[in-house]
Amino acid sequence: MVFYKKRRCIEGLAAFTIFAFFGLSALFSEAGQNLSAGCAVDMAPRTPEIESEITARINDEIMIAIIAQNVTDLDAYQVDIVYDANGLTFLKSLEETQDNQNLLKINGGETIYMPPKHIREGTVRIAGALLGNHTENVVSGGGVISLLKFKVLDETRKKDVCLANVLFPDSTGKGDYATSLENGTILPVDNSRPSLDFSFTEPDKDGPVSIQVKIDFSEPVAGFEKNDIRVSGGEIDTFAGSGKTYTFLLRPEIEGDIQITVPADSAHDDSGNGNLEKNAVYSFNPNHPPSIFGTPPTAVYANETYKFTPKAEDPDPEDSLLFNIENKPDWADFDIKTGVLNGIPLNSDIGEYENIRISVTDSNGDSIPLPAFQISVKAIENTDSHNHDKTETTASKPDDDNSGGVCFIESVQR
Ligand SMILES: [Ca+2]
Ligand SMILES: [Ca+2]
Ligand SMILES: [Ca+2]
Repeated sequence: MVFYKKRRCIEGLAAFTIFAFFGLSALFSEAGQNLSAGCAVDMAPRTPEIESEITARINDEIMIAIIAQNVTDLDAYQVDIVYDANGLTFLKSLEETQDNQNLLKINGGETIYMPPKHIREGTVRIAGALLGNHTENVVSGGGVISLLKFKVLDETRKKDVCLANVLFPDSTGKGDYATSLENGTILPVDNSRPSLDFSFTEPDKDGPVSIQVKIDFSEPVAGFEKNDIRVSGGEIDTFAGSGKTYTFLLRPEIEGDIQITVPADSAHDDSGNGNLEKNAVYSFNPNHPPSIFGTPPTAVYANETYKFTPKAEDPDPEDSLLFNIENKPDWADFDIKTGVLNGIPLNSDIGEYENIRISVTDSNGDSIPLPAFQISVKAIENTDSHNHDKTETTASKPDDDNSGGVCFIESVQR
C-alpha cells in the first residue's frame, strides 16, 4: 500500500550551505533552477513506490531512502534528516545500494558522497555532489540521493523521520530549498488481538424463520470462514463478508437459547494476531398464534340485553391480546380488551345483522377469528310459552315494556 502523507518537522534553519559543509565549491558544476523540486522519504526502498509508513519491531534495522523529486540539472544536494532519537538509533548512510542507484550517477558522472554529519541530537545531515564541471552529467527528474540505516529502539509508539533544509545548491553558493517535503513514519507494532461483537436482526414474522447475524471485528481480519463459527441449535446459511464485517443467516433448529461461538484464533489481523474468543446466545422464541372460543347468541328480543363474551388464549406468556369486530350492529358496543359485545336493541333495530366477525390478535400481530355469525333482533311475542336459555345471554327483565306484554329472553345457539 502506498501512502503519501505529509508531515512537517520543526527544524531550525541550516546555518551553512553545502559549500561550507564540504569546502568543495570549486569542484561543482552548475545546478539549474530547482524552485519546484521536492524531496520524499521512502520507508521501503526496495519497492518502486514511495511508502511513507512501515511497521518495525524493536531491534529491527531498517533502511530508508531519500528521494529527490522534480529536479532540474541537479549536481549537488544537502538534506537534514530529523528523527526520533528516543525511538531510533542512526547507524549509517549510503550513497546507493545494489537496488537503488544514486540519481546523480545516472548520466555517468563521478560523485563525491560525504560522510553523514550529526549536527545535533536526532538530526543527521547528508550531502553529495557531482565532481567537476561537466554539464552533460547533471541530472533531471527524480530518484534516490541517499539511503540511511536506523535501528529501532521502541516498537510501542509512532516514530517520524522528517526532512528539513533540503537544498539543491548551485556553484555561486546559492541554493534552492525544496518546499515540497514528504516525511516518513515507523508505525508501532500491533500486538492487540482482534475482538468481535454479534448483532441480531429479528426475523420477519411473515417470512421464513431465519435471523440475520452480523459480526463486527475491532479491526480488519483475514482467514475468517463459515466453518469457524460454532452454532448449537441452528444452522448457518449465506455467510459473507471481509475485513471487519461479516454476516450470515442463522436458521434455528430449536426453540429457546441458541449458542453461537467464534473460537479464539479463528481469524487474524495484519500482524498475525489471532482473535479473542466470543460467545453469544440468541433466544429464539417464535410466536404462537392465539386461539378464540365461544358461541355467540344469534337472537335477541328488542329492548332486551344482548351480551357475548368470547374466550381467548395465547401460549406466549409475554403476549397481550386485543379483539376486533367487523360488521358490528349499531345498537351494540364492543370492548377491544375483553371482546365483549354488549347492547340493547330497540324496536327500531328489529332485523337481521349478518356476517359479524370477532377476532383476537396477539402482540406479534397473529390474528385468529371466530366463525362469522349473525344476530336476529326480534319483536317480543306476546306469549308465556318461551323457554329461557341464559347460557350466553344476560337476561334482564324490562321494567318498561312499550308493547305492554311480558318480556322473554331467548338465546339461540349456533
Ligand atoms: Ca519504495
Ligand atoms: Ca491487532
Ligand atoms: Ca402469541
